[in-house]
Amino acid sequence: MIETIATTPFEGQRPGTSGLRKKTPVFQTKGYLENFVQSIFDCLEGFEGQTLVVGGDGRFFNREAIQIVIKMALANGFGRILVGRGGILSTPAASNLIRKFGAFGGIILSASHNPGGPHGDFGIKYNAGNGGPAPEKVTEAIFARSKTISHYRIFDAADVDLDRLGALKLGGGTVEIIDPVADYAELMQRLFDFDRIAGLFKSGFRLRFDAMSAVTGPYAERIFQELLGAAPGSVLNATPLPDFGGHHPDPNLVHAKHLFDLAMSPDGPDLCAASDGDGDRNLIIGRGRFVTPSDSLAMLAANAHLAPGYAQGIKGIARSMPTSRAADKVAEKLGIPLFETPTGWKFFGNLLDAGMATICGEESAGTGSDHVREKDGLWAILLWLNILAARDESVAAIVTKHWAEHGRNFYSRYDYEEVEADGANALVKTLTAALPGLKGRRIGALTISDADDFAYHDPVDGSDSAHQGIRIHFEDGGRIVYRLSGTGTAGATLRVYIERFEPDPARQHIETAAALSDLIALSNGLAEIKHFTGRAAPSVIT
Ligand code: VG1
Ligand code: CO
Repeated sequence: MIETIATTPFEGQRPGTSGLRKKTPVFQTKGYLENFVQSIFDCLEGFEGQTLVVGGDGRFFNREAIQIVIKMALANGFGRILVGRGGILSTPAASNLIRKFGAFGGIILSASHNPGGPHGDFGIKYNAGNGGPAPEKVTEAIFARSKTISHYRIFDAADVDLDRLGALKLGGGTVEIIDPVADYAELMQRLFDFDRIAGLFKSGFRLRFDAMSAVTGPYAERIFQELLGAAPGSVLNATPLPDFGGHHPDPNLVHAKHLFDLAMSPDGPDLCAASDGDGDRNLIIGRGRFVTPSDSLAMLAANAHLAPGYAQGIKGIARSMPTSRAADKVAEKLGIPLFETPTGWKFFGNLLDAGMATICGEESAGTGSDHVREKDGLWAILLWLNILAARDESVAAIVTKHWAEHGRNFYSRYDYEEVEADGANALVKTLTAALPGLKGRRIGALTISDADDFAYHDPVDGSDSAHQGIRIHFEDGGRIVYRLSGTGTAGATLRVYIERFEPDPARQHIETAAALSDLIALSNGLAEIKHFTGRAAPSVIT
């Protein structure tokens, strides 16, 4: 029943910031997914008879891909495959299952916030036994293997019924279809004060959560509406759809603008929130107050002790380099370490495993803790709810007080999406070459105090990761960061991250664009963005 199929390598199977992402038709090409999955298995050792967790975000080709992964995993010697019903598992829920059931690892099928559908994006990533994304040395080994692969192994068997809960035997192993929500909901109940949050809803607190027709719908309905008593209708777009209803499941101010408008209306809900395709990102908007992800990380860290799961305090905070330094102020005040890592959750794994950091976050709307080894959208929303219930204050009040105490880091990200790769690479090359001459340069009222190409030395395993973004620091505490995205599937995407610190409460309430205007203007000239990309304006501002 096990077939060994001859194959030849496909080009470009190098995982990016978070797994391998390509256009759906590329993944549908016979052998493409199979080659990559076999390359993963070929780089692992000792999984004979062990458990593999498999699930995805429900996008187009999810079910077909899961059948292939199941049959290949069993053919390669895994003993037990745990699959979310309907092929559904949010990224944080998959991470939890790997940890809870002592699985050898997991395979998650998702291109996260990228659009789905026959012409959209598809993706796959491998998570290790700690529940976290495979570290760079593993993803690089997988890529190397994909270049020499000549065979893959797969069971010649009928498809598994993904919608029927229960276990079935296949070859020498078993496939178990499990409720994707139950274990995750149970974990959330252990971390947060559900009675208190339920009390908040009872007192009339209004939540509007948009699952964006992606994976979190079933989780959100169970947790917010059934377990916590949020009013029916609090969860929008709760059914995962193969094309996400034609939308980008990206919870930012562009793709979730309707939530922003709702939250800004005088009678808006107390909290508007959303998550992305695979459920690991979060959007937080209180009535009249949007919370930037960088601020959210800082505020969650400062208030985490109000939730039972963190009552003992947190051990450290980790943030990706481009994330604003708002969290640094909190770490300083709490007297705990702050770690600055490259972009991508895989860099937090070692710090979490070693107990050096408890809470981690990225400016791209990812926040999480040591409860799993992925960022976790619903977790962040539940922690906000727990804090709001415990403090009995509005989001806006908590934000204003936080800034008054710690200062405000005005922050914005400019994305130039799908520009020509050659131009984007030339921009980075030119800017990198200019770095040594930038220090001390005066431009208008601003002076560059430091400029470098960020490199990370992992304090746990000693590995080094170079070229993780260009940082330009200014004497007044401002900062501009440039880096190229590692999750896109067409051309290149340039991200420009702009930040300025404002300690004076009297000046903390101006518009972000106005507060950052000089740095924004400078960011264009400094990197000659128009010249290299041909773009006069970014495609998305967050
Ligand atoms: C982006 C974000 C990064 C995040 C990654 C995966 O990567 O900037 O912070 O970890 O997406 O998120 P990049 O390389 O495009 O900047 V998810 O929710 O798409 O798994
Ligand atoms: Co995601």
